[in-house]
Amino acid sequence: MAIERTFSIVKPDAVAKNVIGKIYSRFEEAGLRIVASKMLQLSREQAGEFYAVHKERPFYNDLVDFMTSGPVMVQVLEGENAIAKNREVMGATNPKDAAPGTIRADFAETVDENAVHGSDAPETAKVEIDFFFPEGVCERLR
Ligand code: RTP
Ligand code: MG
Repeated sequence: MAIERTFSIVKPDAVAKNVIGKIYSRFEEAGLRIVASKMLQLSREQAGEFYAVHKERPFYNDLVDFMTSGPVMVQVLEGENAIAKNREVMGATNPKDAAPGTIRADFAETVDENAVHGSDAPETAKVEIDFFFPEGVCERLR
């Protein structure tokens, strides 16, 4: 299995709860390396474009409100099978369905405010990394 990169967000609820470090530890414990990272405040344009795939869904406006409600951490994670591994570590979209020990089970309360985002496929990972890190991401460090 080749080394892969995926895009991740620590959402405003988790930043407000002061658990960025705890969530980063979950990534590291799963063998994912943080190879780029920054804190930023999403504009409505950025959040709307990022979640454009959900534009017709009933929760879209609430999702944009939530994602712009405070700062987020955005990061690129690298590792074997990183996209699937990150989704595994995150847990199910609804924290009530998330397996014990996953980030959403441990740090999220509701499906609307669910602590983290992770890319769901190689194509979306590439688009999302380029969207948030247009300046580029370092080559492998080792
Ligand atoms: P994400 O894109 O944030 O990583 O989450 P996901 O793949 O697990 O879930 P997705 O279906 O892509 O939904 C994106 C985000 O929209 C919010 N959502 N709310 N109220 C609802 O029924 C509902 N469903 C989805 C969540 O914040 C979800 O993470
Ligand atoms: Mg998604």
